Amino acid sequence: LTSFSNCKEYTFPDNFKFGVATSAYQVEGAWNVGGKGENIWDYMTHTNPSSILDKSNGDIACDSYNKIKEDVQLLKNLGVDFYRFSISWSRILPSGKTEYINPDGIRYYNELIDELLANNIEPLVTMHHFDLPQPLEEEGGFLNLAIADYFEDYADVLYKNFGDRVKEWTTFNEPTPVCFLGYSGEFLAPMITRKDGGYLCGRTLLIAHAKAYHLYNKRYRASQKGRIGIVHNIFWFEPRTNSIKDLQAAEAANEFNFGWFANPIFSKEGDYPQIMKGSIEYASKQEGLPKSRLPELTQEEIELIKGSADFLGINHYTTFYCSPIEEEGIGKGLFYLPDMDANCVMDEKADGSASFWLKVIPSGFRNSLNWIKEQYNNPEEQYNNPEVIILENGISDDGNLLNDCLRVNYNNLYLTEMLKAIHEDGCNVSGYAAWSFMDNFEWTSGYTQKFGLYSVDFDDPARPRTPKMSAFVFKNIIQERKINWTYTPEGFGKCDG
Ligand code: PNW
Repeated sequence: LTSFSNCKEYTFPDNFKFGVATSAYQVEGAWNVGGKGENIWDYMTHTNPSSILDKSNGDIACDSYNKIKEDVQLLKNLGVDFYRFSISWSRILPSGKTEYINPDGIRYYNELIDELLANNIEPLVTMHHFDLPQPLEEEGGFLNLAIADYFEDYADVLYKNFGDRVKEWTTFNEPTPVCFLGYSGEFLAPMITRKDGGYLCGRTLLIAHAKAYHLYNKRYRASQKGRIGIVHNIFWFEPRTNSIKDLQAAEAANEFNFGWFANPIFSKEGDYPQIMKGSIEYASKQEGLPKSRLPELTQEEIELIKGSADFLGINHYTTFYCSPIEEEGIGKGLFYLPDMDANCVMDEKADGSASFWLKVIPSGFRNSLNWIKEQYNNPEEQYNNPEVIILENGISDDGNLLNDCLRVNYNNLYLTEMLKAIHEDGCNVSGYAAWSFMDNFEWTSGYTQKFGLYSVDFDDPARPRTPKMSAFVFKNIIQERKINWTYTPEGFGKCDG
C-alpha cells in the first residue's frame, strides 16, 4: 500500500459537512409492504434472478424500512452532519403517477426525516436512485420523453410533503450508469441493449431534472428556501501513455462519462460536450445512419437545462487508463467506447477491491476535482468553480472482516487527495458522504460486494448491524476534523497494511 509518511496534516474546513449514503432499493426492503408498487429492480430480480450474481434481491435487504430509530441512533453515534438517502418513487406513487399517493410512503419518509432532524442530522434526499416504477418502464422508461413529466409530478409531491423539512435535494443519482448501463448495456435494470438507448435515456433524464428544478423555483423556493442538485458519476480517465492520441482518448472518455450530463447544466454554452456531439455524429455517418444516434437538444431544451442546479453532487470511486480503440495489445477495457474511439483499462497492478471495476487510485480524486473546477470556471457566469459535494466514495470487500484495513486506508488516502484539492488547488468542495452507511444490495452483484462502514448480517432475520473499524475511524475523523492514520480501537490491530 501507498506510504503515508509524506501526508500533510490538512484539516477539514469548519463548515465542511460529513455524511454517509444509502439508497432506497439497496437498504429498505419491504418491497411490497404498505402499498408500495413494483419498481424495475423488483421486477428484474423476481422475473430474472440470474441477472444477479448471487441470484439475490432487495426484498428485505437491510430491512431499513423497519429500523428508523435504530439506524438514526447509529448515524448520531457516527457524528455525521447529514444522511444521504433516496426516496423510493414506487413507495410514494405505486403506479409511478400521481393518480394515487400512497399514505404509508408519506408516513415512512416523514418518520425518517423527523427522526433525523430530532437528532440534528440533515436529510439530503435523492429522488431517483436507479429504481424507476415498473409501470413507467412498461411505457418505455427513460426512452420515453413523457417520463420527464411524470418525474416532475413526482417531484411536486415530494416538495409538497417533505420540502418544509428537506432543504437539500438531488434529482437523479448517476445518469451515466442509469442510461449507459441500463439502456445500452446489461449491468443495471432494465438491461435494454440499444445502441441509441443510452442517449435517448440521457435526453429524457436531463429534461426531467430541469423540469423538477424549475418547478421548485416557481412554486417552492421562496417559501422552502432549499437547494436542488444532481449527482453525477465521475470516474477519472487518464491517458495510458503521454501520446497525444492517448490524451485525446482520455479527454473524450471524461467528456463522455461526466461531461455528457455536467456540460448541459454547468457549462457556459450548455448542451452536450462538443467532442461528444462530433464523434457520435461521425460514427453514425460511418454506419450509414441518416442522422446522429445522439438526439439533438433543441435551443429551448438547452436553455431549460442550462444552469438548473444549485450544487454539483459527485460520486467518485476509481480511475481508468485510456488509448484509442485501434491501439493493439491492450485488450478490451471496461470502458470501450466505439463512438468516442476510447478504450479504457484498469491498472492491474493497483490495489483492488471486491468489485471488478474498482481499483485504489487516490490521485484520480484530486484530478477529477481539478477538472471540474477548470471546466466549469466562468467568471461572470452562474458557475464559477461551482460548489461540489461528494455524495459517494468508498470501496468494497467481501464483508468478512470487521477489521477492514482496506476501507480505512482507501478512505484516508482519498480524503487526503480531497484535502489537497481544497487547500492547494482551491477546489470548492463543501461536503463528503462515504458510500456506504452499511453493507447492502449491490445491484447486479447482489450481496457479494460490501461497501459498508457498518456490517449487516444478512443471514439473521433481525439484520443486526455491527460497526467495522472504518466506522470508528470515520467517527474520529469527523470529531477531530483531520485524517487519523493511527487509530487503534480496542480489539483492532493497527491499520498499516
Ligand atoms: C454507484 N459501474 O453505482 C451507486 O450510486 C451506488 O448505488 C452503488 O452501490 C455504488 O456506486 C457502488 O457500486 C455504480 O458499473 C454502479 O462501474 C455501477 C458502476 C459504478 C457505480
